[in-house]
Formats: sequence, C-alpha cells, structure tokens
Amino acid sequence: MPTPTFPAHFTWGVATAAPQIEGAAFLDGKGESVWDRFARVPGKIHGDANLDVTCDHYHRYASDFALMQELGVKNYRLSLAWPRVIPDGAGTPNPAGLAFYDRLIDAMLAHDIQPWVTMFHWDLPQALEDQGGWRVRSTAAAFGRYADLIVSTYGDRVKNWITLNEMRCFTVLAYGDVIRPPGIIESDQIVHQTYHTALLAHGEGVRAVREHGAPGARVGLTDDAVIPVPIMETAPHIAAAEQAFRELNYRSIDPVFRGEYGALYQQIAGDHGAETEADDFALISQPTDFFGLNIYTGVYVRAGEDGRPETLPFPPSYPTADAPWLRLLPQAMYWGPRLMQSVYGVKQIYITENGAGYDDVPTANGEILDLHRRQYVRQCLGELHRAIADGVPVDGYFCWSFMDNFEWLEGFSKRFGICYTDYATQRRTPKLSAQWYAEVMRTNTLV
Ligand code: GBH
Repeated sequence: MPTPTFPAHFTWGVATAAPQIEGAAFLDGKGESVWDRFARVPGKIHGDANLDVTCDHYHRYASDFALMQELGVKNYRLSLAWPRVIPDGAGTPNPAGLAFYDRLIDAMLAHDIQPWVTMFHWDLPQALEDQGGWRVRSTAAAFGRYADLIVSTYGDRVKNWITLNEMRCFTVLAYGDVIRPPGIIESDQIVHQTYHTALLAHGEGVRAVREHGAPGARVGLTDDAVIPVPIMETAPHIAAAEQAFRELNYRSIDPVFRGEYGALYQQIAGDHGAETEADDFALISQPTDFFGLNIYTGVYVRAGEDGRPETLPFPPSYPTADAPWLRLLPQAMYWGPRLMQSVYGVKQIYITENGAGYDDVPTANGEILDLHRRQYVRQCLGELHRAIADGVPVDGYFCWSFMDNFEWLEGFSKRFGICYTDYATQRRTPKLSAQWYAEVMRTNTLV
C-alpha cells in the first residue's frame, strides 16, 4: 500500500486550552474561574493540584511558540480565558488581560503560526456561577458580550473561531454530578436548562463573529459527540450506527443543524425539558462554517434483531490508554466524520482534538519513547485518511496536546502532550510522538 497522503492544504495543528496551560490564575487582574475555586476544595482533584501555575505558559509563550515553530506547527488551537478578559464575566474588561492576548497573538503570528481561537473551554467566571451560571439565560447574554469584545479586538488577526468546547462537559457532566464544578447535583430540568444556555451561548458566539469578524472570518462549534462504530461495516450495522448517532447525541446536534429538539429529546426529557423561547432556535441554528469534532474514543454498535441499534458493553479488559474512559478505538476517527456528513450533511469538518493520555516516564538519557501514543495517533490518522478517501469533507486535524498540562480531575498525573512538561523546571521536551508528528505535518503523509 502506498504511504497515505493527505489532501494539499490539509490543516495540521496542535491544541491546548487556557486553563490547562496558562497558570497566572490570579495575576494581572484575572478573575477567579469555577475551576480555580473548585481546585481549592480538598480531595476534588488528583493530588489536590490547582491551576495557579500549570505550564506557566503566561510567562513562557514566546519560547513555547519557538518550539512549535521548530516542530513545524503552522496552526494552533488555543482558548482565551473569559475571566482574564472580563474578571467577573459581565462587567468591566481587564486591560491587562486584553493586552496579554494581544501580545500572545502577535507572538504566534511572528512565529508563522495561525491562531484557531476557542472562546470558551470550561473556565466560567466564578462571579457568573454565583449568579446562576449555566442555569440562567443571562450567562448566554454575558457570553455574547464577551464574544463581541474578543472578536472586535482580535478579529483583525484571528480568522478561525470556535465558540465552545464540548458543551456536555461543562453542563451535563458538571451540574449532573459532583465531580466537576460547581460540584452540586441539580435536577434533570436544571441540567437540561444548562445545556440549553450553552446552545444559546454558541449562537451568541456565531452572531459575534458575523457582526464583528473580518471579511472571511469563520466560526464553528467543537463537540465531543459520542461516536458509534458499527460492529461490521455492512448495511444493517451501518444503518444502526446512523440511528445510534442521532440518539446518542440527541441534545446537541439536532438543535444546531436542524433548529429543534427532536422527538427523542421530548421523549427523554418529558416534563423536565429546558424552558425555551420562540427565537432561541434561530439563534442556535445559525449557519456555521465548519464543525469541530474532538475524537478520542467511541462505542461499538450493532443492529439488534429488530434492527434497532444496540450499544455493546466493553469487556473489562478492553484496551485503554491510561484513562479508563479512553478505550482505544481508532475507527471512531472514520465513523465520527462520516456520520456527521451522512446524518447531518455537514460540509466541512475539523478534528479539533485527538490524542491519548499516558503516564510517560523519561528514559535514563531523558528521551520520552511514547510508542503507545504514537501508535494510537497513527492508527487514528489512518482511519481519518480512509474517511477522506471515501469523500468525507475533513479539512484538518489538531493533536491534543502540544504539551502535558493540567488534566482537569486528574491534575498533572495524566499526560496528553506530544511534548513532555517537567513541572519542576518547566522544561519542555519533544517526545518521540512529536518528532514523528513533525514529519507527518512536514510531508503531509502518514510516515
Ligand atoms: C477533552 O475532552 C478536553 O477538551 C480536554 O480539555 C482534555 O484535556 C482532553 O479531553 C483529555 O482528557 O468521567 O467517564 O464521564 C475529551 C472528552 C469527555 C473525556 C468527558 C472524558 C469524562 C469521562 N471528555 N469524559 S467520564
């Protein structure tokens, strides 16, 4: 088989998020985020780690961009911290915070790196949480004003915008469980409401880019859709996977692409569904330019005897990365984009995250031979190439992550970087996977 070659102009990049790398959590006027607060509660985060310093990227961005440039990174997906820009989320902007992102974006461009900016990657200003957080519509309105500000300020240099990262993670998995901030379990109705507010915020983000973006500015949503992988690639199982795809993502993709909560939402939510207003779905379903998929894993699905999709449980010893949820299933990288195309007719897709978390340990001579990560990412890219060859419109791929960073509940115990972060010295060392990925980006082939 010839070495798989990606289309000319395929976008290769790396990804991070502000709360996971910046540190400087309370410097230069930055407001407290819900994660800054939550990390202070003993026992919530592995090793009681916090976000105060993380990778100290706030002070080290110049050398980080120099390293990216050395590796040949041309596209960088980052997020801006809402509480750095507007400390209480809704009031007066913070000039020092705005100036920081000004310097950051200029430095990126000086290193020939294009910014792909996520407006929100989970770090809600604590002051907004105290006023109801994602439970209340006013948070979507505040997000809209924040989006207006950042698009007006940086839109001359930022051409690609992502409104929100993974709505499920800061709504359903946050207000429906105690393990993520705010750490309070809410009723089903409120959980549905938090998701609805997130959808409204997405709509506000799209509106902001249309109103204030430079000509040619583009915007999309990044979702962590649950991806069904048919147990066999035969017609009945593929049909079951298509049906499962709709059902597993009943809360997210229908409103964005069809402008409605479908029948399944009504069926599942019953009387506990979100309270909606007449114009909500026009805002939520404004046309976007691309769809971002974060793909790490999937679920196996087959057609049951009645043809209905059946999601198969994983046997206990099914292989995973060093995170129990990250079951190694590279075909998700084929089926995720393909189902977005076949079920929702999406015309342009970017993989905005993919990678694997392992407990990397440097060898005696300081190398990090992360053969497991390299292997998984290579398999995933093979599946992505197969999707493109089948006509699925995938135009780019961002590896998660540029460097090891604050891995949420896992603190610093799980490493997802292709560069190793030594937290004691803040030294970054490209792992074997980074050396390999650099060659993939350079040659546009799956070397
Ligand atoms: C991404 O989410 C995040 O965008 C990124 O910030 C993070 O660093 C990266 O993953 C690696 O974790 O507790 O069993 O319900 C990936 C999707 C969804 C995976 C939530 C973990 C929780 C599993 N994540 N999921 S569980």
